[in-house]
Amino acid sequence: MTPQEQLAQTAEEASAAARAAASLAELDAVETEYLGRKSGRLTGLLRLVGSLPAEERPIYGQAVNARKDALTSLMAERRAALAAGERAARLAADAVDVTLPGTPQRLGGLHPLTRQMQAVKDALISMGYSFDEYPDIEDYYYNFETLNYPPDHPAFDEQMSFYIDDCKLLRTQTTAFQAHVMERQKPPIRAATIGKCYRYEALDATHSHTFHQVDLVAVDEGLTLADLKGTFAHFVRLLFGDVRVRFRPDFFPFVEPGVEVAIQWGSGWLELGGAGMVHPNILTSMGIDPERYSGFAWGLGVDRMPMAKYGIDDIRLFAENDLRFLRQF
Ligand code: FA5
Repeated sequence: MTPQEQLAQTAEEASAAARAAASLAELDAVETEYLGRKSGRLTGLLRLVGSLPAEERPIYGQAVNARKDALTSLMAERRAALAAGERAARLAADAVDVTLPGTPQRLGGLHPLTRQMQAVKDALISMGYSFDEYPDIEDYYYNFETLNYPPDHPAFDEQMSFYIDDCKLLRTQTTAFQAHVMERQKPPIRAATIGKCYRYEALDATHSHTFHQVDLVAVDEGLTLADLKGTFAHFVRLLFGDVRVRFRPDFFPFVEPGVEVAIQWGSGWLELGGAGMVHPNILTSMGIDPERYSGFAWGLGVDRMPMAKYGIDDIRLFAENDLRFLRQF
């Protein structure tokens, strides 16, 4: 084969390979094979120039260069086409079909007890009470001692507690907040708190080991049981509408007199909790003169409120995390 024939054949092969390259990487390989500076097959054909007679040499040299130029521009064309194709393929692969239905996001909601507590808080704040949180792990001192319990009081049996150590326990009543309030604040006092309480007791549909209470205390000059009753009536009206309230005598060591408070609900009464006039012993121990000041207080169960409102018949449903139950609210 003459050098001219070899040139023609190699150039044909190179063009065919460039056309056949299916990717930029393959095209790069073709370029190296034929046009590589050192061992490119087309480039290398220049070396055959020595085997030609002198007068054919420049013509042959030009022919090699012309083939190289033609291949170079074919490569450029192919490179542009392949790059466009690869870009298009990438775009197609990344494409988002905006008409497809979205992935539904399930929105959570507030727990019915959380809502009830917020409503209770809003009502009392609107009545001028300040709200603070107090620890669930409480000192025996605040949970019992400051509340005028004599050392062997039967209430200790009623309020069987979860003790952490000898002097700390999970609070059995939010009433434990009273001495915290009176230690830092002097009358007039209008304070409230809401939160979890814990008792070690037999569980049933209306009693849980963990439940919620809202406690309130007011201390001022001239407060009477009538103020307690009016405050309670206004509070329940905000939460339950126009319902009747009932006070019946009851005993708690920290009040005198003490009452059990209830509201009319359907054909019966819903007992919400206890209340009464702050015991003078407590005022005295907190450095508040009981001759000048008097106070009232209450502690209500919060869980019973949504139970009555929604007809929930078992308090344990609140803590079971059953979505079939929770989704109803
Ligand atoms: C008290 O806890 C007193 N601290 C209330 C009080 C405060 C009286 C201030 C006077 C002045 P009692 O143990 O009755 O009282 O509880 C009050 C309410 O909390 C109950 O009526 C009930 O609604 C709720 N409660 C008590 N124990 C449980 C329980 N195990 N599960 C659910 N709710 C409970």
